[in-house]
Amino acid sequence: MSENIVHFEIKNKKAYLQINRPNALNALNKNVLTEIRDCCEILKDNKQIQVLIVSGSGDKSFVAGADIKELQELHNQNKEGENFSQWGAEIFSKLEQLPQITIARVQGFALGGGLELALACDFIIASEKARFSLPEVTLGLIPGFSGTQRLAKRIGSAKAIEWIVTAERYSATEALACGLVNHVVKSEDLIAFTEQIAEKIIKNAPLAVKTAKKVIQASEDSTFKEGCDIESKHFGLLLNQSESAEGISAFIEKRPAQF
Ligand code: CO8
Repeated sequence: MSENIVHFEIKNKKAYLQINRPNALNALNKNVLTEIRDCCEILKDNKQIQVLIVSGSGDKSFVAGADIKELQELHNQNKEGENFSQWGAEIFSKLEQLPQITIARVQGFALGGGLELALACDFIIASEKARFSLPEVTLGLIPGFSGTQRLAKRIGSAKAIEWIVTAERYSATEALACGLVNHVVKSEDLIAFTEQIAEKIIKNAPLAVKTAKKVIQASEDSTFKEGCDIESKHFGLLLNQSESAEGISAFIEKRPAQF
């Protein structure tokens, strides 16, 4: 994996994926997407890492979208556009399906494919200077990395339609108000705050954390009743694990659990 375009680092149960093309405001070209895919391959079977933090380098931009210069090369190339969109969407699905809890740490611009990348993470923590938009219609396009679907699920279809067809740029506070982001913090506190959230997660029982994500995601493709059945099944599975034996004993013995 190239050291330059995507930095990938593992530290104490946490992984960090940072897109590093500051001169192009971290735009997603094919190499960046390939490296994100490779990182997902590393993470998908890793049981030690519990949290992935996705960010962009520099202060100005998380990710300013797909690389527009590469998109120009795809113009009028028969099914190349569709293929590229599908390929990128599959990579973002891999990211979404990772067993780790994935946090998009957003400073500056999260535009187009950049917002779609953030939406493929479990949740977003934003600096007060973050700006969000799906501006594809200004280019004669629509979102192509599943943004139409994920934005509508996250903030509702009425708001998603307005966001996409107006191409309006929204502040972090506006994104917070409609549920796109979980937290907005001062720029200088963004890294430390995200670390605090990650530390809270890794203190908890790892299998339970992973299972919670899996069960919540299952609700997207199931009825309420099916989702509740999946929850009961996994609750039962967890209750038979050594992890819950330790957690419950620790509570009763009034000591911290050792996971
Ligand atoms: N792609 C390529 N290069 C970019 C991109 C981008 N998305 N965004 C910025 N850059 C480059 C600029 O070209 C510029 O490079 P250079 O110095 O070589 O000219 C450098 O980054 C700095 O950018 P600006 O000079 O424009 O900086 P400003 O501060 O003036 O403006 C903005 C910052 C507002 C973020 C502006 O750069 C901008 O509007 N960028 C484009 C945002 C955008 O439209 N994003 C959506 C792209 S489309 C998309 O994401 C579709 C995803 C689905 C694809 C599906 C595949 C089929």
